[in-house]
Amino acid sequence: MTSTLETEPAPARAAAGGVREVRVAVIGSGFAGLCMGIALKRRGENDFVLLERAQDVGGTWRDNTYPGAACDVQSNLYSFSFALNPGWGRSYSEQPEIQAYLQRVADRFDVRRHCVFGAEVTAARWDDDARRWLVSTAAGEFRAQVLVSAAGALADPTYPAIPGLDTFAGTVMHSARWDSSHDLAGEKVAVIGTGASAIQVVPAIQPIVESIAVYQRTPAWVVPRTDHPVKPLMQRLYRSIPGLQKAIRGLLYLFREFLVIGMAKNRRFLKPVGKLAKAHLERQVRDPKLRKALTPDYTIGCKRILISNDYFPAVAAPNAELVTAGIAEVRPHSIVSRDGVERPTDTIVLATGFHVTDLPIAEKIRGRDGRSLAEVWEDGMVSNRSATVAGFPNLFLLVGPNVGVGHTSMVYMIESQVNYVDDALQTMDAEALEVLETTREAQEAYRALIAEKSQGTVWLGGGCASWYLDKHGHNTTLWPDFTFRFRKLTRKLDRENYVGIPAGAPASTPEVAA
Ligand code: N01
Repeated sequence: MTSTLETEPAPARAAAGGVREVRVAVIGSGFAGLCMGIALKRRGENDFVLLERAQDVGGTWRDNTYPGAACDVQSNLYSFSFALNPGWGRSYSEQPEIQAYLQRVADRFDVRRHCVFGAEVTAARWDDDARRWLVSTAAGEFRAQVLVSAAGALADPTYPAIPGLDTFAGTVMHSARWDSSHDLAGEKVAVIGTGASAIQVVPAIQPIVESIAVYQRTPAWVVPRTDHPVKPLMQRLYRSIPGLQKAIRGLLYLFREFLVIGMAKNRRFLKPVGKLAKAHLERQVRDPKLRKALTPDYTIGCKRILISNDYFPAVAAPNAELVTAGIAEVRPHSIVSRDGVERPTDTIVLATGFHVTDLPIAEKIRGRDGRSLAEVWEDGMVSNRSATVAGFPNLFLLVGPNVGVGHTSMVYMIESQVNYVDDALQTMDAEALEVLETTREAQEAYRALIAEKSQGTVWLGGGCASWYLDKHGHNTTLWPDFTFRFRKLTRKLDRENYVGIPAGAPASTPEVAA
């Protein structure tokens, strides 16, 4: 595939003033950034960089190193379709294995040499005269025709505004910023939060600490984890018959897609899952008081359904306490709950989640009129096909609005999105377009489609508060339908919803400027 710009294998060409010129700048090198880089290389595009704030690829799987970190989607499904791994050691892999997989993929597809590490993006601005993105990073300035944000939705941790937290004299660490040099053995530990991260951290550290207090605001629905080591025979079969692993992947995909029927179409289909979760709790927690405290009062699926075999036993252990009274304040050496009980504490683990509906990268990207994505999205994130935003030419978002999934592999959605961006670039090349921008009408139509699909779903009407919804109660994060429908929607660029400006043509067309 040819590009409208000159291509060369080196990651970036030097331009005047030390600004490096590239055709495509991708922010991030997690699953989404790597997938984009690989797609670019596959179409013969070498003129791109992956701007990575850290010193390695991997994104959330590089950053989340807390004890017990693992994926709650089976690795046969939670991996690239074009890079199946016959050597997975477990059905649900742990963080080190997934991170090693991503490192191997980066090497195998030769994208690592396109990475600029230590390049945290501080600002990205569309220059309408030059028709280029000007990207400022901690590693220098870049000028790119196309900007792809693959910064991730679970990238920037949320630190709760708990009174006195800043006065705490012990150690405070977020689950996503784990300090492995800090030894928790024999300590009095507080874990705040009971989401997907917390239920993995708690059982991993409970056996080594003196005491653990789990501060729960909302209980989670938890179902059994059918994790097991992958036998060497199976690994050999996967190696010699790749179709077998593909078939298992397909079955896992289909099985998980059934959950969408209950979550988005008819909640009756969630009943068996709810029963499974209740039975799991009853089997694992004997104490009726504790069991009651761990029982959610909202419909299963409204928040992410968690999977664990060791969370409930860890909370029920003699050195553990579930605190449901809420936190009144943190003092230098303790936490006081709202019922007035003060618990001496050495270390606080914040398993309090991420900025998802208020993505920090959105504050840094400024479009044609100088406003940031965050400003444009003040009333909620909007996009066309979860990928493009009117007023932000040649910008593509991966893992942006309404592309999240709670029931299946995010990698499937990422591959769908990358395919869409790839087709957009192909269209630009085929039509010799310098600029491609979606229309506001397309964006409004997509917003309406999402709103319509979200009606009646468990995420809106399941009786819980979740990070799936923004401050107005709108679903701006999840794809509210079967994921194969998203794939169909993003198979080809919806060219009719875009205005293109050919290279050398005069400034913005009235449609775009409107
Ligand atoms: O974060 P969360 P997470 N005071 O936002 C509580 C993915 N993931 O890091 O429910 C007290 O889900 C908050 O309480 P409440 C996955 O997509 C995947 O656990 O809002 N508590 C909640 O309990 C997941 O959905 C894997 O009432 C406060 C918790 O903190 C996403 O990451 C593994 C509080 C936050 O839960 C995020 O999961 C791990 C406060 N001020 C994570 N503020 C896989 O296996 C928040 N909370 C793939």
